[in-house]
Amino acid sequence: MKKFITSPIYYVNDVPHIGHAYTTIICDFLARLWRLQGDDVYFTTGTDEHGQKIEEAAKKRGFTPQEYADEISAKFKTLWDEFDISYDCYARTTSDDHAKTVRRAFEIMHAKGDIYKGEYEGFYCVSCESFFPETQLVDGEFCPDCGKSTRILKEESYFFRLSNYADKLLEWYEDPNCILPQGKKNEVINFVKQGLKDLSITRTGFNWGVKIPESFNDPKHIMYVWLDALLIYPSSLGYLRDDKNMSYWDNAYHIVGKDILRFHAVYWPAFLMSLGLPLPKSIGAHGWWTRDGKKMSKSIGNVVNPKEVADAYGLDQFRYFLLREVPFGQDGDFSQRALIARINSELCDDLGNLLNRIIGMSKKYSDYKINSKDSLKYFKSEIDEANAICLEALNLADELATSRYLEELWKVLSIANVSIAKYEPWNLIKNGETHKANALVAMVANLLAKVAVLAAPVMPKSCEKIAKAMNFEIDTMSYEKLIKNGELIDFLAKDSQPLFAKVEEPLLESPVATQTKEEKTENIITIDDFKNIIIKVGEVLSCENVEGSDKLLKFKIDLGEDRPRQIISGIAKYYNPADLVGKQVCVLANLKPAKIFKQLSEGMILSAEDGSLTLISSMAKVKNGAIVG
Ligand code: ME8
Repeated sequence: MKKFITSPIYYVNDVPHIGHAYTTIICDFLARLWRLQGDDVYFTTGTDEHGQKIEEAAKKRGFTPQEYADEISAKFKTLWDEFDISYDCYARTTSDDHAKTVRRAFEIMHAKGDIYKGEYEGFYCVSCESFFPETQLVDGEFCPDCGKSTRILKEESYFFRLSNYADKLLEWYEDPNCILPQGKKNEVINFVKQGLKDLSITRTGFNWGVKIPESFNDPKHIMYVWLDALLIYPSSLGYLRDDKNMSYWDNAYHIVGKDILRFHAVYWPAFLMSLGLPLPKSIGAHGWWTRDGKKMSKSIGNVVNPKEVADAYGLDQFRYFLLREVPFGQDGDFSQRALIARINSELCDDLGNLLNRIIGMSKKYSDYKINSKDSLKYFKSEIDEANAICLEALNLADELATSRYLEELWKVLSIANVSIAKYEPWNLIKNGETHKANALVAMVANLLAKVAVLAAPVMPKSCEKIAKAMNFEIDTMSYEKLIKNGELIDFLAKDSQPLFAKVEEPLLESPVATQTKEEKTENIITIDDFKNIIIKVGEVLSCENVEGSDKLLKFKIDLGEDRPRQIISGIAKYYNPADLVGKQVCVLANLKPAKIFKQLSEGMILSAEDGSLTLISSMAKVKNGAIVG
């Protein structure tokens, strides 16, 4: 069967961290497992390079957006190559081909009657590249998803008739597998049931994006970055160009983090319905990797560099840990202690040691030859149980339950290890029961081989070593034989190096190294960064308490402009409003206006904090509007 799997395409404003590695490794695991099962799989990953966030990040660092996108996109690609990720397409939204697909899709949705022109007025979070109604904001200002300050937008926009699709979406959610895990689906259903507003799908006011088709004769409009980004999935298959690989689309699977489930489970299927494309088979939303309970993200500065961890502990060990440690859909805290515990007990003791014992026993009892002709006679119940567990593990993989999948495989290893202790082959040999001893070695060798086949998509290199040490292949044929048909095979073992090494103590001081040294220590900015900041001196014309708030004061300040600015400041605890009238203060003048407590605030008054708080002023009276620099 043809199957299509996608990771999100990652924003190029951030270097890769273990959150990104986690999603990509889940996709790689599924792609490898399906290929093993004989499916023809196409796997797309890549980078999301347009939008205001990227434009601003590039500017801040003194690059053009394209230069900046090229640099970071290459970093992601290099990491996936170093991690041997088996992607078929590394897609970038800045490619000309993709722009063709996006423009053509826009035309189709418009022809369907799903796009109309209007005006958007409301709040926008640049970090999430997402629009929010005021009722969803936290404290009237902050993004409900990431907590950052939102901006007020008022611009002409083309809209997508999302509101027309609510019923069809609710119908789709009845498909039991469309959103996994199930708990996440309920959140999506509740969101849709609260009512869907039409979605603004173009932006003006900045340039970094795909222009809408020329036929609209409206060149200032560029595509909303999420419409552009989501279309990368079919676009990577040649959609609306040569359609070369679109036969994979019929079985599409998207793996995403829970932060972007709404875009994938609400907007995306609606866009697809508008385009007349089949909906994905499943959208799997996993939880977050956290550190000390906080979501890992560059802005918090708590990210773990996946390359550093894989280099220190081994790539397969890292992959195993990521997929085993956290049940799919739940959050998990990254710790070296937990990683070490799993390496030492599950990889060294349960898996690596079993291979050593099989090699050792076969060498001693049968000159490395492992023949399974008598295994069913003596050990049918162990073999039957192991076969049933393997099939159950595959059901769990279908539900994307990666951790439970591995848990099941380790039950098979446990049957093998317990059988050696229980039947004591050394005593069987001593008592002349050579057949039974050899049948036991062959039974445990087959159990190990079954696990190696199914664990290969998780730890490709280590499982390949197991196969080499026992002289069998891991491929679709051995999958059919050992797993699907539950058969036994013979082996010829050979001496080999231990699979994994025990780890005594944490190997990394603190694996946070994706930032530069300066960023890590001091948040250093360049003089160009500083030039972007405009601080002016201004005189307080009026100051009063904000009704209903005991923290906020409302100022009118003369900054030498044609009208005074209104600024809301949280300093009511420290000053009597009447005492401030006539005073000169310093104001951050080019801060994007925001609504605080339903009041417009057009700047920020600067103050010094040392337990108490005092406003900053100039040493002598200056002209209102004088620049501080
Ligand atoms: O959202 N834990 O890109 P992005 C687990 N460009 N996974 C994490 C994570 C964490 N702490 N942090 C990030 C975008 N991720 C859009 C996607 S797709 C058409 C457009 C992973 O760079 C997780 O998969 O912000 C999350 O959904 C994704 O990175 C967000 O990547």
